[in-house]
Amino acid sequence: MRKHGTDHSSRAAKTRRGLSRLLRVLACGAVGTVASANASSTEVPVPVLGDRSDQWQLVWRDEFDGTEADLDARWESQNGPSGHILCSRWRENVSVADGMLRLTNRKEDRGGQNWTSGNIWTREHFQYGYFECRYRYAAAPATNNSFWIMTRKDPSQIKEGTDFATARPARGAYFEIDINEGHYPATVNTNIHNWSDLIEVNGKMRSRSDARSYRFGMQPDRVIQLETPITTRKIRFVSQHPRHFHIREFRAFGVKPEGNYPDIFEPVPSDGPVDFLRDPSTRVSVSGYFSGPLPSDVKNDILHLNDNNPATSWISQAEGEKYIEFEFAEPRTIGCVQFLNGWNVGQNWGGGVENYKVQYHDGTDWVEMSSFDLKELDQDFSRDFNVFGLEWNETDLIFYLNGKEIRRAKNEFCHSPAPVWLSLAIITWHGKVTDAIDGTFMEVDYVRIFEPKPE
Ligand SMILES: [Ca+2]
Ligand SMILES: [Ca+2]
Repeated sequence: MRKHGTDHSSRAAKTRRGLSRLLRVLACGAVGTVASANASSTEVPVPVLGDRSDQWQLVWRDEFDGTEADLDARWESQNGPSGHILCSRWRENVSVADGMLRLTNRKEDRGGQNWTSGNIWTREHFQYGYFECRYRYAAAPATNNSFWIMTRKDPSQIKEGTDFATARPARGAYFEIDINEGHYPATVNTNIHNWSDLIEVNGKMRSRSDARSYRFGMQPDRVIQLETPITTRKIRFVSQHPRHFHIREFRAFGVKPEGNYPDIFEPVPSDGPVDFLRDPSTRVSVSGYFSGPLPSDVKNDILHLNDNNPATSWISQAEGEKYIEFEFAEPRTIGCVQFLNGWNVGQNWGGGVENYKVQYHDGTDWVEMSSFDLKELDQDFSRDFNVFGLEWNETDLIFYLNGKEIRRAKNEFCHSPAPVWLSLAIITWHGKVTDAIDGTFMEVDYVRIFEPKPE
């Protein structure tokens, strides 16, 4: 398991020393200046970083309080289809008004696809700093609400005789850092992709990637649908829930490119995908069993974890750490993990697990796939704005939600200038695509970029 240190002050000071000489903001093309700020915003903002906010100074901002022409001066727009998502994306789906940028989903045939949306990126390129965006999500499942940084491979700069797909910048690799690929209602997905050292997964060349998903809000059904599949021999569920709880079904499926995994509230149909956890060669172990009295018609059995019957459950012990571990006889490539927890009371569900982590074993360590903590209850990221942040420096990538660190990773290859992207997409890897998506929008209040203040 990855552990985070606790001594924030000394770590921050060390990071800043390493950073101060290295930040570069490169003006690419004639548009924009490094320290430009909208004239109408007289107050110079500080980042949402609590007591660390005074360590940074603003270098670039867009508050989206200008005109459409101002937008075009600083941002480029995709105008065309995209193979990996269900929408083509156009300038017409992007608008500014009343200090807000909107990327809007529309159900319309264009560019050979059945939906349209918006996708823009800065004309300027940036390297290192603290990147922050305040926005809210389109209010529908199957939408991807993204604030991210990605290098653009310039064909004119690729050395002759090198393969475009595996080309490299001067240092590190071509990369993508997804500060957040937000999913309605309240999931934050972070990802770090390497676009130089591609690997083959199921016959397709994919980037090496390192994804973490954070889900806020309480619900009985938990679906962890992976944009990039993982291959592993072991997965586990770990919880510090203060009481006993029920897990009614736990499933792990291979990759379904259409994203149409079975409904966890229902048994998997006989022609459905293979659940690796139901394979007789899969070994299952649990932390314990509830020892208190149970109604006469309720049985507590480890086999209930995947008997394809959501009505039956394994009931954990009441005390201490709870876990379920699945070990496969051979490595499995997993595209989706899902589980059902709690119990049904009329139309409502109760007894939900207040916190958990789902992890896979990479051969050396347990690596987190998804986590949840009840303390963040009642979250709707399409109703409320949230601030998503990334500190990107020579050695680390540190992800923030409203100034709170949610993830820290080593920066192994992100060492070249890149634009900042704002993208909305309609996708197959988060819930069902329905007409409810038509007219929904991702709304962005601002993008701000900071560098460390000189010592
Ligand atoms: Ca069951
Ligand atoms: Ca604004």
